[in-house]
Amino acid sequence: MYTQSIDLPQDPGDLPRDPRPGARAASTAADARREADFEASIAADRKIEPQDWMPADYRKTLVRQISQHAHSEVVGMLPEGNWVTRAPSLKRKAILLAKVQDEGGHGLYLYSAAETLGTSRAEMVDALHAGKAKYSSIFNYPTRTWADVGAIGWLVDGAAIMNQIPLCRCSYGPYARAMIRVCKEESFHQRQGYDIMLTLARGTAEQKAMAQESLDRWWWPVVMMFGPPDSDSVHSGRTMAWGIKRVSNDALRQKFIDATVPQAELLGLTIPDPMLAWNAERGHYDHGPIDWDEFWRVVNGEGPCNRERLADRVAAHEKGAWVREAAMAHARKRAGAQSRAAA
Ligand code: BYC
Repeated sequence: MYTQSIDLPQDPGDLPRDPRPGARAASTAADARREADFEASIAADRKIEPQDWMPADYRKTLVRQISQHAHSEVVGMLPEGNWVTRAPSLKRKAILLAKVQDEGGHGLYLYSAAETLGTSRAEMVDALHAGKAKYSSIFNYPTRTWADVGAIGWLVDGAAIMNQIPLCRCSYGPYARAMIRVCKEESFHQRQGYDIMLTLARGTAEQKAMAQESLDRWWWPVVMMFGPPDSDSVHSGRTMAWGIKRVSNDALRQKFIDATVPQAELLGLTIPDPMLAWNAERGHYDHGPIDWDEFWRVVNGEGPCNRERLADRVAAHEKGAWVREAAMAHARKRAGAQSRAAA
């Protein structure tokens, strides 16, 4: 969409070089100047915009992170969408429908933000469907009970907000601006999830048990959502130096745990970690070991629902082909009518 309207400056590294010695020296000096301007913008916390020069690696890492984020939002519609027809009341159904629709909208803002970097939405979607692009590990777990819809809102959206608030200050303008709106909607999603959990926790013994069983299944996968430990995070060094990522995986994970423990206490539910304990010296909760083998299995395609999620996305895309074709035909017709009227 946006790629059609943006004439992106080429990376000087991609341009054919003038072989004459004077020209080569001039182009090296221009490269150095552009690089210095970029670094100065990052150091001064100024936003980088689509028309600005940026290093090829900065562009590549943004396309990677923003497209993965967009895919997560869109694949993230599936586990909850599974409950739209089975929500326990009309009110819950309307709320869930609106929430799932919001997630689709987040995907669209994010694909648009990534397109400003010169990669088309079709390319990104193809990479997802070919199994080449990642999306968040969390959406490869099944939603077995209604309480899972509550747990996703409370915990998954809660974790997403924790991760995304710092992204509102990301150095790349279009991503930062998309995040501001996404975070506002996510905070509503988090509260609706907590409201479902509160209703179940204050309901019958059976409902409370359903909420506890859901928390038992979702806790560790949510804790893993923040990504590998800082010591194994391959991208953090570069992305933090570039002001894309502002807070490390482990620091966000700790922040999430510290915020969530009192919420679980208020619900009267038990977080399934026997080693969870307040550490007064650190001013944080200590937690038990995380099963990183499980995390990598899920990331690498061997989670409980990876195949199902991808197959569902591919099928939805194929079934929607006629809608895309009709929209394009309509756009062509309108453009033709407008140019005839202007002539
Ligand atoms: N799942 O070097 P690292 C939502 C990958 S949507 C899968 O630490 P980075 C919602 C990582 O990509 C939530 N893969 O990476 C929607 C990398 O692999 P590649 C999505 C993961 O980028 C609907 C490798 O592991 N949020 O909330 O510095 C309903 C090494 O990791 C995961 C975003 O996408 C994972 N959990 O940090 C409800 C936020 N973690 O790319 C809710 C934007 C890591 O080299 N993204 N990997 O093949 C980020 O903030 C960062 O990209 C991450 C990872 C913190 C996720």
